[in-house]
This record gives sequence, C-alpha cells and structure tokens, in this order.
Amino acid sequence: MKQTNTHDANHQAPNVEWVGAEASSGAVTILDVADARRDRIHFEVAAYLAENVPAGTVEGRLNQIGDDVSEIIADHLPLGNRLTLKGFDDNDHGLALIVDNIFDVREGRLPDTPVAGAPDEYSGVIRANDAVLAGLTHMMGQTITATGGENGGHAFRNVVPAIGQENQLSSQGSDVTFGWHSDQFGGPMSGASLGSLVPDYLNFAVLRNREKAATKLLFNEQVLAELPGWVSQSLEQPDFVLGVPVSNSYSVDTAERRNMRIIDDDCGYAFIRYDQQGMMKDELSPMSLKALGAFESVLSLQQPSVIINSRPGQFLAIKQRRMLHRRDAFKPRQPLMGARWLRRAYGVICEETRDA
Ligand SMILES: O=C(O)CCC(=O)C(=O)O
Ligand SMILES: [Fe+2]
Repeated sequence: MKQTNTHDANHQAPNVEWVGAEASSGAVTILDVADARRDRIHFEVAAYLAENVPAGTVEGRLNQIGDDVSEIIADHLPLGNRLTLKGFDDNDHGLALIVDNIFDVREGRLPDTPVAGAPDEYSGVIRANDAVLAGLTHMMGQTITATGGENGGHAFRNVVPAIGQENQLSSQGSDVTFGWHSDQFGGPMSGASLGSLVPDYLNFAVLRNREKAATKLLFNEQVLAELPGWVSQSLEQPDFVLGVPVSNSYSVDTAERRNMRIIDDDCGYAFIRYDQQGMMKDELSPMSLKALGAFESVLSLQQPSVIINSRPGQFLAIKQRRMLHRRDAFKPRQPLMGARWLRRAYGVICEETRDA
C-alpha cells in the first residue's frame, strides 16, 4: 500500500503510476499541503530572505538557509508530515517522497523557463522556491551538494529543454530519450569524500510540466532480481569504465572512473552505477563486456517500477542509491518560455560519504 496523507488533501492525488506493482509496494510516500499552509510558508520565507539575504544568491549560505527554512516549514506542517519527512531516510521501504503543492508556481510570478541559459542569480519567487527546496532537504537530514565541474558549480540545476541541446543525453535534452542511469559526478562533491561520487538524493522542485514528461524510476531490487548470478558477480568487479556525464567537465582519466564497479555496496545498499550512454566499452575484458551486454539486455526488458508524472508545485526526492531513473523524449511546449522546468539539487546524507 502506498502511504498517502489525506489530512490536508484538498488536491487531486499526484499522478503516480505503479507499473512494477510488487516492487513498488510502500515505496512512494505522498504528502499534500493545503493552500493556506503553502502560502504561509512562502510568506515567511520571503520575509526571512528579505531580512537575511537581501541581495544575491541563496547558494552562498545554503546550509544556514536550509536549516532556518526547515524550521519555518516545520512550523506550518502537521506533525505527521514533519515526522514523515524526518524519518524518510531511515525508512528502508521508502524510495521516493512527493510533497504536493509546496512550491509557488503561480504563472504570473514565475519567470520564463530559462531555455537559453539562466541568470547567475534569481530574485523573487525562484529564490524563495530554492530556499524551500533547501529547507525540505534539511528536514530530511540532507545536505545539498555541488561540484565544480558540473552545472558551473551551482547547487540548483535547471532541468529544462535547452535550446541547442535538444539531442543531448542530459537533463537539458528533450528530443532524445535520456535512458536509465544514476547520476554521478566526475569529481569531488562538496561535503562528501571523493570515493563515492554518488549523491544520495536527487531533489526536484517542479515548476512547469505541461508536457507531462514523466520521471521514470526503476528500483535496483527489481533489476538485481532478474540478473543471473554470473552477471552480478562480474558487475561487482572493479573492472568497468564510466565516461563523464555530458553535463560534467571532468576528465575520464581518473582512477575512480576507470576502476568502477557497476554494482557496488554503497552505504549498505546495492547501488547500480550506470549510464546507458556513458559506459566505455573499448577497454573491457571479454568477460566484463559479456556481463555488461547481459545486464543491458535485462535492463531493456524492464518496465519502470514507478512513473512519476510530476505536477507543478511538487517536491520530489528520490533515493538514487536505490534506483535508476530516466526521462523519455518529449516535445517541449511552445512558446518555450512556458516549457518544462524543474529545479534540481543533489543531497548527501550517508555517513560514509560525508567529510571525515
Ligand atoms: O527530467 C527528468 O525528469 C530527470 C532528468 C534527470 O535525469 C536528472 O535531472 O538527473
Ligand atoms: Fe539523472
């Protein structure tokens, strides 16, 4: 049974499709926030920002802002919601969390979707939404992380159909399917050790999505259950080479990227380090190549575990150590100033990846 908090539910249920029903049992938690609570949160966050960060980006003081805004949010959410957010990381069965109706996405206030590049700093409603995104992640125990070689070092990434990148296999593409992958960095994350390169959480603020382009999730346990033993054994060897994601500017030539395990024990879970487009196959041993091929044919047969047809105003947090994700090709809405727009922030939480 999915857990749905109906306490404040004056909105239609978020659009979540359960495909691999068995694997998804209890995996997605959905909270819904009443308009009045959302409005009070945004009113207070705007006042907080006006006083504490009168100008400039919220990124410079994100830790402080995340802590402070998490308290503002906590003041206005029912106890049940607060406990769900706080306990989510410890809930082994919970893989994705949706908070409906938490961002301010009124069309008159949102700027145009930044399909041609974004300003270095936002003002107004985007700043407030970013602060709320940070506050929610802090309530969940996360610290937002960024890396110099990805997204210009910015903590918030605009996931938009960018002009000129239509065919790019990245979060800013659109015409092509961005296949199953887990996000990883080509270089060190702030607040985390180099060894892992894996942000624990992907967090999204959904600002626009009239295209209804879905975020599809494939739970690792669903994939691993389908793999023959020899394939998983081989994928657990540090024999694979993972290219640098298109959106990163790091070099592939680091020991970390050249001696990768596709299946890895990461903070007590079997993590799948994989990018359909990013695997480098030239240097692999015949055995590794064969195992990778077998893995990819299993992947190609999988239905998503869950399809999230995210709606504007939603917060979506996914435990990316526990799943792969993808976004299929879609047609951006014209004019592009109203096209799909998510703000994404990576979060770290796992002790092993924190700075020692
Ligand atoms: O656009 C989406 O739904 C997800 C894109 C993606 O893979 C990411 O932002 O990491
Ligand atoms: Fe991704």
